[in-house]
Formats: sequence, structure tokens, C-alpha cells
Amino acid sequence: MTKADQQQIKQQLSVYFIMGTANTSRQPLDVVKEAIQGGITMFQFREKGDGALQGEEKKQLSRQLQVLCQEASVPFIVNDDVQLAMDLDADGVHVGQEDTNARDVRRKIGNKILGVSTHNLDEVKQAMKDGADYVGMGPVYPSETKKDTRSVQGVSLITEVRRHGLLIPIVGIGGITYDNAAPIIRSGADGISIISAISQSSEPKKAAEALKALVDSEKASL
Ligand code: TZP
Ligand code: IFP
Ligand code: MG
Repeated sequence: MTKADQQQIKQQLSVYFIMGTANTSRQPLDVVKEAIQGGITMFQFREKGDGALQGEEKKQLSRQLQVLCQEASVPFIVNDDVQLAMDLDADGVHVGQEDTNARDVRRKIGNKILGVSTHNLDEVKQAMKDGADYVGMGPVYPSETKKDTRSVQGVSLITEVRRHGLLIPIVGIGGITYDNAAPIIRSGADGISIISAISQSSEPKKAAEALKALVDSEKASL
């Protein structure tokens, strides 16, 4: 990972949209299409929860979403499912602490993007050793989308990691909206990761647009 690659990932984390079929009552393809039009900078397919697609259906939807992302040069990341990411030749994989060990994932995916969820400084250092390209930190705020989270941590871990001089790309996640996003960037995160504030919006394009403008302006003012 060169310095230039790391700068590119930091840029791509700006507005990182995550979605699966459980996160919308609409056609997932329409929602992601609109979010892309609004300027999301990365997308993660996270097919979990009630009525989650499996097998061939999951594969077909993921392939269609990947095509949309490719047409717009938005990196397409698969949550957890390393095999699916390899089958599709996705741009990357995101894993949590309970999922496949990050070092094993790195071995399997070569130079694809690897993201790891982290909740304390030790997990961040371990993720860096394991070859993570970025780390997710949260929940920053209470989330209605994922209830079985660790405790809400605000921006404390983001602040701590930057205070230690660690330069790994960081994205905040959990309960993030237009109104509470700015402190995350000001604390040193490179972006915000969002499910419901875009997927449940009546206008995903406008929601994404506003978030992108906010993150860009916060980054420019640092
Ligand atoms: N991990 C921690 S919080 C969360 C995940 C996947 C859900 C984020 O969703 P929302 O709707 O942006 O709070
Ligand atoms: N963080 C992230 C990300 N993705 C997840 N699926 C998750 C936590 C549980 F934003 F990508 F870092
Ligand atoms: Mg996971």
C-alpha cells in the first residue's frame, strides 16, 4: 500500500453507503442508483437480517449492484462473504471482529481493499498488522439499524487513534445523519459510513448529495 493508494482510500471513504435488501422497502437497485447519482464514494453490499437473500438470489443482486457501481467508478465492497467477493471480483471485503480473521482474508483477496470493524486501540493496531486498508469505528451514535452493537463510543476512539499518530484510513459508523456528521470528520475520520440516512430517505440522491457536500466542506476546513 503506497502513500498515494492510502490517499485514494481516504478520499473514497468520504461517503460510504452500506445497504442490503433489509434496509429499504424499495427496489435495492433503484436506491443504490440514486445514491450513486448523489455522489456516494464507496458502496458495501451487506445482506443481513430479516429476509436476507441467500445463494443464487444474493449473487444475482450483488452482481447487478456491482455493475451499477462499476459504471460510476464507485468501489464495490462485500460484507463478510469472502467467497462472493472473489466470485464477483469485487473491489474489496469488509469483516467484523466476529467474522473471518482479517489476516486470512488478506491472504485470500490479494490486493483487494480490506476493511475491518474495530472498537478499541488494540483492535486497530491488530487490523493494521493484519493488512487492513481501512478501519470502521462505531457505533459513533445509537443506531436503529443494528441493535446488537458494542456500546456507543462517540468520537472517542477516532480521537485516540489520531492522538497516537496512527494514519490508517478511518470511517465512522452508526446513527450518522447530516446533522451529527461534522464532528466525526473534525475528529480525524476520513469519512462517514451510512445505512438508514440514505437507504430510508425518501430522496436517496438528495441525502447523499448533502452528505457529500458536508464531508467535502469539513475536510476542506481542516
Ligand atoms: N455497525 C455498527 S452500527 C451499524 C453497523 C453495520 C449500522 C449503521 O446503520 P445506520 O442506519 O447508519 O445507523
Ligand atoms: N463498519 C463498516 C464500515 N461496515 C460494517 N459492515 C460494519 C462496521 C459493521 F463502515 F465499512 F467500516
Ligand atoms: Mg460482519
